[in-house]
Amino acid sequence: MTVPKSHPRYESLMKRDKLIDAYKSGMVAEAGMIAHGRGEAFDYLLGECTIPEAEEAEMAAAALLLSAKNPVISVNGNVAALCPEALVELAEAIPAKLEVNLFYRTDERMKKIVKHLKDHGAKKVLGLKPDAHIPDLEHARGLCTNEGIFTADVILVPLEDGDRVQTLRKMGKTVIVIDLNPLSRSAMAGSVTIVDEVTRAIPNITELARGMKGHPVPKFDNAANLRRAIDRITHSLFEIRCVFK
Ligand code: PTJ
Repeated sequence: MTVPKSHPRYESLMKRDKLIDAYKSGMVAEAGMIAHGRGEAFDYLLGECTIPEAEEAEMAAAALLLSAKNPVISVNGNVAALCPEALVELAEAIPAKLEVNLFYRTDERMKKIVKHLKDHGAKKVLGLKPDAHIPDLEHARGLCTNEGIFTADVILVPLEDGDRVQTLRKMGKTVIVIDLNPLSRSAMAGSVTIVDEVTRAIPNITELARGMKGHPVPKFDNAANLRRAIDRITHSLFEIRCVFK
């Protein structure tokens, strides 16, 4: 079925199509479809746009990535499927390393995602040959490379599932999270949490980074920023409720 561009949910339906295709080709995990649905629900409440709190976080993220000695972008199945070109552009603009790191790790998925990133312009993608392990992380996300995630000082983790963020923070790293759910464990554990849809957030960070080289890292209070994002959702629910009074 072809969806006309005039359809009010065109963008959203196109993203779903990308994920369905990537699921069928073995890049996206089954659970990735469920994760996307949860993200969509939060995006709906945010008005499907980049809120001012996200803009502020994206600016902090760009400055932190630019100031890092070893910045790394961690890539999972959903993110690779949704915005491969944007990931490669961000990695080049900083410059930062790309490393595939999966929760539902299989050799087959790892290879497919690395190839997909390379097909979209990535020159080098880490992750296929892990030679380090994040301490105390017993699942597959613990597997990483010494050149990349293990020695990264600033790491960007879009669509994460919580415990790795906490462990990476304990290792002393600055962790930038992208998650539409401001209540998630990852969101709360991040150093900087961007409450925005990943296909908007990544190009925004790239554009900001291009104009920010040499700028100092702005002050950023993650807990206060998350509280404001949650207030915005509460307010938007209240407004919707008023329509039905
Ligand atoms: O590819 P793998 O094997 O590493 O698995 C990836 C998933 C996403 C399946 C895995 O990390 C997972 O289960 O994640 P969670 O715990 O469901 O968390 C994903 C979070 O990302 C949720 O809080 C969603 O609200 C949020 N999210 C989903 N889609 C988007 C999003 N945030 C930003 N942009 C999105 N497109």
